[in-house]
Amino acid sequence: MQADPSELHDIAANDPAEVQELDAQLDAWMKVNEPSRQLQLKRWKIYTQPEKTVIVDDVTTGARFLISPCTEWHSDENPASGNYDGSSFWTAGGTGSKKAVWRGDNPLIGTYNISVYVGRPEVGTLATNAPYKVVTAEGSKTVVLDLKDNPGRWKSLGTFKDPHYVELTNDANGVVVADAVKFDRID
Ligand SMILES: [Ca+2]
Repeated sequence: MQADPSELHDIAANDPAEVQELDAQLDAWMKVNEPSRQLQLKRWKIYTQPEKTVIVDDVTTGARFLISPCTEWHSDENPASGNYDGSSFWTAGGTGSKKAVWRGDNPLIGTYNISVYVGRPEVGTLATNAPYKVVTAEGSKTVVLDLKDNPGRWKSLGTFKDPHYVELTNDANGVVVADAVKFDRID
């Protein structure tokens, strides 16, 4: 009976030229058949994120917008408030125990401009130091916004790679407002 030669002989040592040839063939095959990492990512982005802009509003259903504890957040639907799409939630400033989270349905892969929208609801003194934490694959960064400053428009939190979600807490000197967050993919 003949034993499996691969168990008896070190092919790489005995015939390096053959191994090199096989390696070269494999490389050539991959160059032709295997899409580059960049192309794979691009296809994945198109597949999972056909829309370049994702807006997560407080009315968004599903798991995209969360407030906790939900009994501590109050709905505002006054047209005079200038909320994005008519409504928002607010809660008084405090220790940070109250949270709102915005995130996409799918993982956001790529580089995004992230901005938040807050109107001017008449619900008490708005915070001048609302802390928006952007959590990404690489870590997190908190951007502090003055909610009294120039309300009723998108305000940029900056540019982030592979963002997971945005979180706002009430660790602030006044009322914080949870309205809409926009993820704009730029790459
Ligand atoms: Ca809204």
